[in-house]
Amino acid sequence: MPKISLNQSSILLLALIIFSCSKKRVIEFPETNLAEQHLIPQPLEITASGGGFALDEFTAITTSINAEGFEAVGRFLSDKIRLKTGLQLPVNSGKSKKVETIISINYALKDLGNHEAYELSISGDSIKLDANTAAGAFRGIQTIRQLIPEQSNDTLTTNPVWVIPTGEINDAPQYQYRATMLDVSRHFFSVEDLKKYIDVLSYYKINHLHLHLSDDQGWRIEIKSWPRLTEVGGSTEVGGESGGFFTQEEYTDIVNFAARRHITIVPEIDMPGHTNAASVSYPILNGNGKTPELYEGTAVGFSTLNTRSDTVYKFVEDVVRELSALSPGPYFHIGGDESHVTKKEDYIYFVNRVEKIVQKYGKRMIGWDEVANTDIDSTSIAQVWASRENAETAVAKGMKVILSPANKAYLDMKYDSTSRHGLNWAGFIPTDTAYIWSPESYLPKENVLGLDAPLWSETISNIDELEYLAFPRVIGYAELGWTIESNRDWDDYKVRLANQAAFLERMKVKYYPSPVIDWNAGNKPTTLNIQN
Ligand code: TNX
Repeated sequence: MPKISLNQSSILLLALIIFSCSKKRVIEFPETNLAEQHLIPQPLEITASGGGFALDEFTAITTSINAEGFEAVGRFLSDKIRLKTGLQLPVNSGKSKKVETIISINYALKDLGNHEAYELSISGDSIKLDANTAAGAFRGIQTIRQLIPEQSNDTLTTNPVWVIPTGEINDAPQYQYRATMLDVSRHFFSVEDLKKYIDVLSYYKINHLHLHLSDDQGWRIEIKSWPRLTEVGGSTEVGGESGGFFTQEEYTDIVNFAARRHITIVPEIDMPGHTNAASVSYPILNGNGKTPELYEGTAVGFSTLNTRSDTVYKFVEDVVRELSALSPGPYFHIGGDESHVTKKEDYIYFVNRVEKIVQKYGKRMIGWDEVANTDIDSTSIAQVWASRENAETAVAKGMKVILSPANKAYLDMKYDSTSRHGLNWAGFIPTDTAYIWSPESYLPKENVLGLDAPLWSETISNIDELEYLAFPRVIGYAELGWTIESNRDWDDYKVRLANQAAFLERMKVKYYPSPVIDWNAGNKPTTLNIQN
């Protein structure tokens, strides 16, 4: 085992460990290098200083008390450390427990330039995390979590130690919107499924979860003023399975669970197309005099709302009002894709009118890229999935764009021809193809709000199947959204990704063991050299 040169604080720490354990233990730190710790997303700047911080039962967490949300971030970290290591670290506790190393989470006095930016300064006896907001602090503690080895470095003792390498990290995201979308309409997923997914996404600094809550095959959110939407429209899903929906209380539970992870839920009600389930519930909505039937197939583009009906706008307003009140985030997604049976002039009229309703309830409208062809404001956002021309039209209108190019960023595309689930209309997307592209060269950075990787659910009906398509690719999208291009490199990333296996397995995530990753390259725990 190579020795490292111990700096003064490490020597002090070493002495403390020996003393505190009141055993004659001599600990040699393994060689630790902060710059080689398999972090995802890769941070902006890392400076390693070659020492080690000992996380053990004599570590305590302190946080700024008056800065909103900081103490909650400290408690979240303490919980996650307990689940990983069994250590119970006190948070802002004045109690008399012996404390030898400190993790302090501080409201930063200087401007870090970005609300999610953070700085970490790790020495032999302290980890100092500075951020301007609780969101920044929360991103920073994900880095701390990732720096804690999955196994303690010294397994032969009753006082195990987890060694974190010393140095500095300055970090901030390149895009403010780093999302994944889940289609809960084609197949429904439970509150528990969503919580499991959200918790893992937050470890990789994803900050928005876009929920596709309605489509031809199912309406999934309770709207109190239009109860048949879920009573009738929520009863089916693709393939004849049983459907389901979130009550408003359940949706709020998801919103709050996500908010504790500084993840914003972006609700989508897809209109005027993709509305068969709504029109089955209330046949007046489609305006063609026919009562449609519940639909369990996968074709798209056959349904529309009646864009010239006051009842339809009353319906839209009720839905936007109720759902906006439950969604504290700034965005409301109106869909707007594949309205193949809506006349062009009707589509334009509809989107223009719905944009005003969304704004009336204090939200910023997002729509799939087709909405760029209407007369909407520059404050609305186009989500590009299919058409570069629509992206350019949106930019010409001064709108911001969210990037979701289907041939790179669709989580529902098969990895290859042998994939158990998924579609392939946009091509196969193996794990390397998902990572090796440049959102930065798609459009100038100032026009791009960020990235969203959609997971459509025609071919998946439970959390195992969801995880098969999402992992490991969504981890790569998290990095594309956070890390600048000059810090990204596939050969380096694939080793960092291999090192996520132990975490994913501990979280019981059934990821696809992509053959382009050497999963055995990761997770070699370094052991401390201890002599009793
Ligand atoms: C296209 S992407 C759709 C969805 C499908 C998806 C399947 C988009 C805006 N519309 O309705 O589920 O393809 O990959």
